[in-house]
Amino acid sequence: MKKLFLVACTVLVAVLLQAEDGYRLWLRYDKIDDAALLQQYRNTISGIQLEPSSPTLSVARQELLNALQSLLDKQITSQQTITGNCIVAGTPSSSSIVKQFLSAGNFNLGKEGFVIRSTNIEGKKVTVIAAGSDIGVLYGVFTFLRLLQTHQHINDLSITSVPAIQNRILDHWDNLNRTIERGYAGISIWNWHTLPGYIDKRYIDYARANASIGINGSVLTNVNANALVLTKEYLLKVKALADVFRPYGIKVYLTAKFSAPIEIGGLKTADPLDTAVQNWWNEKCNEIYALIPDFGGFLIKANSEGQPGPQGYGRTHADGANMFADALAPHGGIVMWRAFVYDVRVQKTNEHFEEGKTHEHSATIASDDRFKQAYNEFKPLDGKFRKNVLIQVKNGPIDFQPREPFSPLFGAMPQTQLMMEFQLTQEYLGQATNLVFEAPLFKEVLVADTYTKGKGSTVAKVIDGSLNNNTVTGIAGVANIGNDIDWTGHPFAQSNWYAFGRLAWDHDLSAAQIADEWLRQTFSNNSAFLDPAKTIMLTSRETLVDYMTPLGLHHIMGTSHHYGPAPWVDNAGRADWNPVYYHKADSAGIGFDRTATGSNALSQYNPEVQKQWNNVNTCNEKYVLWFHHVPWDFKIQPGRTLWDELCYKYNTGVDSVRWMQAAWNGLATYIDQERFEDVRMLLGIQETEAVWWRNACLLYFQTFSKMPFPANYEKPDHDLEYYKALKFPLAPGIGGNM
Ligand code: GCV
Repeated sequence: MKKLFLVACTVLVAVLLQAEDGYRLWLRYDKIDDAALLQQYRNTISGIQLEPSSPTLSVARQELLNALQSLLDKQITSQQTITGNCIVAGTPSSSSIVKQFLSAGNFNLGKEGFVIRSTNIEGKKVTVIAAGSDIGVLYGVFTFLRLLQTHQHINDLSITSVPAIQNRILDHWDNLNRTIERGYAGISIWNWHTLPGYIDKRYIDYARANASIGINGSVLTNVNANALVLTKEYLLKVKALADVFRPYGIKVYLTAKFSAPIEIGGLKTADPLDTAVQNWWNEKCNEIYALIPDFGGFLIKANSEGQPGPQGYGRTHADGANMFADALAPHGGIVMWRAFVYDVRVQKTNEHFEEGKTHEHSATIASDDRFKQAYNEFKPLDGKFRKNVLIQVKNGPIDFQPREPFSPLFGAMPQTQLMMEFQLTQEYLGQATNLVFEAPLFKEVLVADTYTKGKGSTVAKVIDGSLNNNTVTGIAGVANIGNDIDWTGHPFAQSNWYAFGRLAWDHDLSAAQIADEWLRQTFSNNSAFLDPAKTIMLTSRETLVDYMTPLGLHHIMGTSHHYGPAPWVDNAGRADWNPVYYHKADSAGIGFDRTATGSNALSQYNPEVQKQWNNVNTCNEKYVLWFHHVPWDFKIQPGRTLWDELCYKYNTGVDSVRWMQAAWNGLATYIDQERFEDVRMLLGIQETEAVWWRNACLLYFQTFSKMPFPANYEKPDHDLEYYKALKFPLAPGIGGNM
């Protein structure tokens, strides 16, 4: 009896150990479940030769050994000489074989690139993973492991890979009190209280995950910044994280609060042209680099949403950014200066704006279309920034909406280095309860043509530096990571972290390829699972657009927490925080006229781009309400008025979520029950939310269109007043800058 109990306990423990809680992300390394392939892999790999002559090579070797042993379920030996089919990995200085291999070829691998090549040495099959740098070897190792995890053949490999963009960075909007602005996956993984003494295993797994997809930078703190992080006490904590990340090729960055010289430096001003202020930042940088020699630099939100900045002293963004650039330049650091500004008036340095609250100064705010304001402020400064400054531009002109046209700034500042800011955390995309794969959104922006230097001047070419010959390039993703066991709250939100890294490395990858490889590594290589799961992912963003903001609607979500629909809101502290400002619904129609008869925001684009959008009859319906105020009875499709089309889109969105639910339910047998159930329950919430969006928006817009819902669509189960009365004071994601 006792024995039986023990056996039962052992089985239970084994099952619990196998529990799929999502923590392992896409680095699961489970045994290859295809017998023939497993045999092939075992034949090709009997051992590895990787001299651990640096911390980076040491973690590369450990990753390779652990992963291979688990994937191939066999002991992998570490070889000094080639005694069997094996993997040889290293740099010219760590391996004579790699040295010979690289000198025989004409490789241009830069600082981070690598080669993976199948070859024969001394009659043995050898897979060479070679790079000019240690970090290149680690990237090569992760790429090789991806091939195994996605069941690719590895007998005839010839891969050369170099990142398209230099600085591939996650921006954490994490506060020092561990709340996360727009975070939906728990609290911050940075435990500032126990740092620097306690190194959480998560820090290492975070670094591994990032390195596996080529992310090489981490901004640890919220852009709504807290100057405290620049004090000695916190810099020691930052140093501890930097030390953990270094072997994985990840630099740390901090957000610099413009008023820090006053707040923690005891100065009376933060004027960027004041020598005492400049000296303070110079000294601060000296202090930081003495602790963290490879510190990446600063990310700065200035004169935006209450953050102080140079305009408070009558100076420009260039004056501000260049002050930081000069302090960082001797150490090799960069400044990422955000272009997310929509307030041309000068703000007091101590003024704090919080959306949803009324402010006494709001009446003085400039009334130009918010769409135009970043361009208005930054375009005149083109060419005025130092060489180590990147202007960080959000993908669209407003704020990470489900669909935006690309920001006109990408086509407007050829003499300035622009970097992309995407948002991985789903602030406006259903937060952590909606399954939305963002790669199609990222790709839509990257392939958009600015026409600045003729056809083919894509946004991707602007940010990879090839269009304007930039020397420094960058791309940032606002992280969706928290301390939830699966890191991102929704199991599928991991795919957005993954997609960001993969596209930052190679923006030519397709969304389909990224979905395919993520699913294979994260769930299963079984095509019966893959095909429907991929369709779910690839259609999910368009589905969300349909049930939230079809036809170019934007910014119609709940105030402040941004949860759920609230197109009726008209009393926020600033005109341009109100949904009514954006949809402009009235008895004549709906949409924001941004043509020459309206705000003329379209004029900020190249004439070729204007042509695509400035005629309501030819404008792609995906963007039509971004640029036109369209009559309700306008025939937008043969046989369908704008109103009918709006109803059609909202209903299609709901139907598509129901389709996702059904498709997912058919996949139960292919994956673990834990994650299957997680996603199933979340899709249930998503369906409820999609219905809520549809009903609330259509009922509200109907008060203007006065047109009936087309027959055979589901009728709303509540009236408009019910939806308007819903309140969510405790919705997640609204941490202050603490
Ligand atoms: C970090 C939007 C978000 C804010 C965010 C801001 C920004 O306004 O709602 O939470 O603040 O963008 O990107 O700076």
